[in-house]
Amino acid sequence: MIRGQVDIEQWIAKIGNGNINALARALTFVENDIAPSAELLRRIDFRDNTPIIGITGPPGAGKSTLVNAIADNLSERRLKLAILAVDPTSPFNYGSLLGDRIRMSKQFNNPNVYIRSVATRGSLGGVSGKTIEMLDVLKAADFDLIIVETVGVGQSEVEIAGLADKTILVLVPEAGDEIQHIKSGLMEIAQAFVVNKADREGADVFANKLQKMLREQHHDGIPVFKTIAEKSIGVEELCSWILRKEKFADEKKIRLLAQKAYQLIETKRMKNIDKIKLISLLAERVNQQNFNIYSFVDQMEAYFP
Ligand SMILES: Nc1nc2c(ncn2[C@@H]2O[C@H](COP(=O)(O)OP(=O)(O)OP(=O)(O)O)[C@@H](O)[C@H]2O)c(=O)[nH]1
Ligand SMILES: [Mg+2]
Repeated sequence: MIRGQVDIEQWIAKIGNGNINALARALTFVENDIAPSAELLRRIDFRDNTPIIGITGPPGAGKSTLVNAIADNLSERRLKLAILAVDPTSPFNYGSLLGDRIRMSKQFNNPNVYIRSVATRGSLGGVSGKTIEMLDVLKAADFDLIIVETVGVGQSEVEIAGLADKTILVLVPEAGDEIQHIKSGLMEIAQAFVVNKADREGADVFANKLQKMLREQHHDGIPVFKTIAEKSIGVEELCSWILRKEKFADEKKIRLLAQKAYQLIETKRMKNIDKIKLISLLAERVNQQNFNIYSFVDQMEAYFP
């Protein structure tokens, strides 16, 4: 046991010193729940709080292109950053990781940028407990900043906001007509909005509309940036805002931590639920007389303790 403990301490020290192999191994262990990962997570020193920037928004809004431009800008400022791309393993997004690899290809040779992806498995585009744990491992390394990209579908914007220090919601001018339907809840999760693809028609009108809405909802402090991610236009200003230190009220910090704890508990409780087995159990019973989904769920507790 003592030997094991020493090894973990050394491992964490290596991660902290910027050893990429040690980091990559820790991330793989944590992602796949391999034995010492639980201990590793419990020993990591979180006092060095690397800021996490969440970048979310609808599919194809240009998030990866923007992250690539941000990475260029920040590494020019001699900052070291990690990018975690949350890749939904949904059939709708099949191949998006390949796309990201192309869009961020430049960064793969950039020694100041570390890129890693994480599959979300079942939770369509959502942020899994694994994402939280991997972000914590990245925090133990020597990055100045961590960027996490997630596709905004369903709950995921809210989830990402729970673990990022600043969340940026990326939209495109075409979203202008739908913006009325953006619930005020969504307004609350973002600390900044980006209207990307500002080379397209309607960008100014949309950005103004957004600003007006924010004012009306008393969110005057939330900036709206216009960018053309493909050409790195507007990115300098966005990066300066990203680097600005903000002090959050304790109340907000606790709310965010509670959200984080909630997700970790959820992951822990759902750990033994095997979807394939669930489907086969359901297939066996669905045609039985008196089949009832609620009774079925009650019985499942015995199958997935
Ligand atoms: N016209 C224009 N196109 C852009 C701009 N930024 C990105 N794009 C294009 O938009 C498309 C989608 O870009 P991505 O960066 O992959 O978008 P994403 O939001 O990461 O997409 P997902 O991760 O699949 O949700 C690509 O074809 C980009 O080249 C921009 O500023 N203007
Ligand atoms: Mg992307």
